[in-house]
Amino acid sequence: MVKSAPPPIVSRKPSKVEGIKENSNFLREPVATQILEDTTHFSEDAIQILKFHGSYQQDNRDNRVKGQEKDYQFMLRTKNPGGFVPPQLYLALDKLADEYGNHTLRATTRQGFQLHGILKKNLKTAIATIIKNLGSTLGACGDINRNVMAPPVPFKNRSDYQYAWEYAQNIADLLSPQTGAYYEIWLDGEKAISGEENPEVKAARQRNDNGTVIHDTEEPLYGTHYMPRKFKVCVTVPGDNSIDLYSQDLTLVVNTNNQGQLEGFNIFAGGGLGRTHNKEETFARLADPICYVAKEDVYDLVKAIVATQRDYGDRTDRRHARLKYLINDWGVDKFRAKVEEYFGKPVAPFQPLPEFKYEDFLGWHEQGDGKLFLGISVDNGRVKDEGSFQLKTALREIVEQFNLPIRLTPHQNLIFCDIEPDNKQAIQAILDRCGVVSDPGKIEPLVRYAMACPALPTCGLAITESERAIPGILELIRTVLDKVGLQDEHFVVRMTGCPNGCARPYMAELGFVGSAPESYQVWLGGSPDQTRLAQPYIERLHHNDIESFLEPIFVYFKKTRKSGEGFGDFCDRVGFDAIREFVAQYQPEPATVTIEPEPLTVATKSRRARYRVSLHDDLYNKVKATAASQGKSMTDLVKEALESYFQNLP
Ligand code: SRM
Ligand code: SF4
Repeated sequence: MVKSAPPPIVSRKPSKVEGIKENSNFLREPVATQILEDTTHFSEDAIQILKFHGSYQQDNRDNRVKGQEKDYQFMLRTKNPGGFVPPQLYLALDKLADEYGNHTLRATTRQGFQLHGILKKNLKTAIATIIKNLGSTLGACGDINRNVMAPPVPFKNRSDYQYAWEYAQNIADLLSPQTGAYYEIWLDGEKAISGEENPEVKAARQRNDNGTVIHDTEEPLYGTHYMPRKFKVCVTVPGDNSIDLYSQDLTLVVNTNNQGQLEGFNIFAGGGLGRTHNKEETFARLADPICYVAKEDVYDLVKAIVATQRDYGDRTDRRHARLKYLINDWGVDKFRAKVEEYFGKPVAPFQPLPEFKYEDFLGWHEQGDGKLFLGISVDNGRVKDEGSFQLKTALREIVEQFNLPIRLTPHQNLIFCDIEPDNKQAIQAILDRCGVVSDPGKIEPLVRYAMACPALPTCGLAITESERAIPGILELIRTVLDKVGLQDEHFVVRMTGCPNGCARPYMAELGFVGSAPESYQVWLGGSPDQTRLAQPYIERLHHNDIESFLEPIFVYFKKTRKSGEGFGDFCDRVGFDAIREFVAQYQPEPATVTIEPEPLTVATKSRRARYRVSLHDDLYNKVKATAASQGKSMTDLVKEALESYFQNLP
């Protein structure tokens, strides 16, 4: 067994970020000095340390002008275990978005909120405001444990869900950084007003039987170098895959007995999605089942896994530093054996689990204690007011009037919890007045299950558009589905502006991954419940070619699918060779244009009736070319032409 065993000496040089962490005096410098300077941005070293405080330096890429200083601004990310946002915090964030941000909030794919567009001079006030309103940004980014996810659905009569939330919070506390830097910098040393820490968690953090703790440092679990890379944890219940469990570094699945009492946890590890185009050594990977642990030992096991990655994760190459590469390189058996050394005893075998399913729980539901919850769909997580669509106003009014807590979902949506049935009508009236659809049946299902990352203009790593492009692309997909006679079909579409995978596109049935300006790598074959990895089908598809690319694949799907088979399962079953063979000999059927009774408002996600009109190929191609040259949709062009035709009729 290891007793404070040092990691093997690596022959290669540690990456630059390792030195920056080492010199930061536990996340203090150079941020503490530079936040006091009257400048628009931080140095490269400070940017790396700032991430641990929950902020990214960005610039508005729409405003870049050659030779001029970038339009620097900051993104702030909150850490909310299980996606829980108390009403006071929500109202503070809403106000910060207007006072210092870009007037929007963004619900993230890990159940946090992001603010964008904050200037350096306002950063301290913004972070201090979040802390004083029961929130935190500490550890939301950086080489450290990130937001711990848990299923957002607030079933109050299900003890397994209660345990998932409780342990998500406790593991977040266990792995929280202990440095005083955060409060020194943002609150001038004032300690945050926070609840008493669970004594069990506190004791577990300090316990050091087998080298999990580094002595005499401000950070007993992390040491001066923190983790080699980001570390992502979730806690769920058997069967609930709302947290995309296979994509996490560490997943705990609650196990209860017949009386609903907690017994222990099944453990998965080694999932992760980030990759780099044309670098085969980087890849998306599903988590493996590792072991089972009794509830009494769960914190020690989490510490053992963290310590294994801390001490053996690759600190020389940041592209090879996540836990998934360590497990991939070692194999599960060697990894498990090393974890057992830190754990101090053998682990128990993984126990059988039921199939995992995904449900979004949108709309009105009972929560099991007489109260209601309401799941609201938020397009790509962007909470905003735009024209008659006043989502931001609606959410603020609801929280102000009814003091409701929110649970953010891992699919960029949100759930209002603990609603008194008597208040249902008044809440619904606010939503109706603000143009927010609460009936999930009225939401276009492609939109409902889709996700896109922010990409341009804020993300510095974006290769192409994502959040701003996906509404048009979903409309296009719907048009093609209608055209080939699959009007009622829908599936999970996810898009990212680069291969880092922030909206988890590799788990989708149809994934678009930015690979060049206006172009995407396309992934097919994920499952509707996100239990299987998709595969790359084509490296670079220009967005203008999406329609002609999808049509033959959808026709093949329609002709040869099994009864009830979904699109992702179909692609996985028939395989890419068969799809390619069909596509190669495909003869397009006479083209059609979809004419809608009124414009489809993606913002409100309403699903409206559609009518189809058939055109011959030559006329269809003329409509398409003219619409493109005039920068209009084909539907608008045909509508205009028909209106003018009817106006001129005698
Ligand atoms: Fe992410 C980096 C946004 C979830 C993998 N991610 C970024 C940055 C900070 C860009 C940067 O480094 O400069 C993006 C900020 C964009 C902006 O303008 O806001 C960004 N990631 C997001 C969010 C906001 C996307 C969203 O649509 O909600 C998500 C914030 C979650 C949160 O609240 O913590 C977000 N990122 C994810 C996920 C999904 C997840 O965690 O479940 C992944 C894939 C899972 C994984 O980690 O393997 C993900 N983000 C990455 C990576 C690739 C990591 C890797 O192992 O290679 C990067 C780049 C990096 O770390 O170098 C990245
Ligand atoms: Fe940025 Fe890429 Fe993440 Fe999208 S996937 S937010 S483009 S890092």
